[in-house]
Amino acid sequence: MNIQEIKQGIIEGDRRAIAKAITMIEEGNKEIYDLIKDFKDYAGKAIVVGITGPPGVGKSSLISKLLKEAIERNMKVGVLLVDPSSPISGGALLGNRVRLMENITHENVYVRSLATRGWKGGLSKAVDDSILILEASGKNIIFIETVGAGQIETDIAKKADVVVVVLMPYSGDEIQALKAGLMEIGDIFVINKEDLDKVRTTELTLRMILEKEKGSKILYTSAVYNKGIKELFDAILNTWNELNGKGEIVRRRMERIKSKLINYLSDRIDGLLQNFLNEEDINIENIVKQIYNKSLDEVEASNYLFKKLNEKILKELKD
Ligand SMILES: Nc1nc2c(ncn2[C@@H]2O[C@H](COP(=O)(O)OP(=O)(O)OP(=O)(O)O)[C@@H](O)[C@H]2O)c(=O)[nH]1
Ligand SMILES: [Mg+2]
Repeated sequence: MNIQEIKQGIIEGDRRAIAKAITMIEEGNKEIYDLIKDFKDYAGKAIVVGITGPPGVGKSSLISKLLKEAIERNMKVGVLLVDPSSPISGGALLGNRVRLMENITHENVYVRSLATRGWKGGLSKAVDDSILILEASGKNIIFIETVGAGQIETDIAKKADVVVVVLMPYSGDEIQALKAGLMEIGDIFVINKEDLDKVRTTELTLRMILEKEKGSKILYTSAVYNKGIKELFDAILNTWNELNGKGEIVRRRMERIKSKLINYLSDRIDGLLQNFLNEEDINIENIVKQIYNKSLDEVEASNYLFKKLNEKILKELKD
């Protein structure tokens, strides 16, 4: 498939074309920019839903059931499974997880794992670009699954219009110990596996933690017993509408564009820095040695290097 065929295929909702484009995104293939430029009118067409939470709480199981719900409502759905914690094995592992999900072969559904190697903003950008590809392919709703463990995950969850934090019946202490970051980003809190014990304790603890933000919704589901799924789907759509009414969706989407731009700049600067450090006349090893031997002052050396770097950037801009 050439880039024109991929583009046409995506617009027609062809799986192979979507897959090819997302693989190009993962690989950092620059040709993808041709697509991204042409697709800019599709940006913002879909409701983007972040599904996050600790490992094993049932995020994928819930998404499987939400897919069925979306199909019944005649919606077109995209799913991205993102796992930043395992950039190398990630692809394969997540690939296996995709196959374990239900309802993924329906023509209105496209499920895909996403992994990238390389620069730090890579995954973040890959998620943005993949969202756009899915929007161009006509998806109305896109779920992004991330494990809610650290900063990168929280950042990725923030790409969503609506964030659903999934928990399961823990004892109070375990909930207290959950990353505060996770608590802050949730618009909807789901206690999945309600078929297990301790649900009420979980709710009480959760309410205590959420005291400040009284608006947060708490729902109960059981992905295994198919309970609370319709309610969750409705809550997602209602929350989106409420946030949109307050101008919050626009604000979040602009935030997404801003962080994408900043990521881009930071990546370019990183590249410049790497090239600079590899230049022979800089000889950073020698400078290190001199600082270690106390024959060179650290502050002076830093200033010298920064000045040199500036000169290099100016020179590159002229060329
Ligand atoms: N009892 C019960 N088990 C559930 C429920 N939902 C999911 N599980 C089980 O919990 C386990 C983990 O489910 P996943 O859907 O893979 O959870 P996840 O949050 O996507 O896991 P990671 O992606 O690894 O973080 C599986 O064995 C599921 O069958 C539920 O509602 N009740
Ligand atoms: Mg999962």
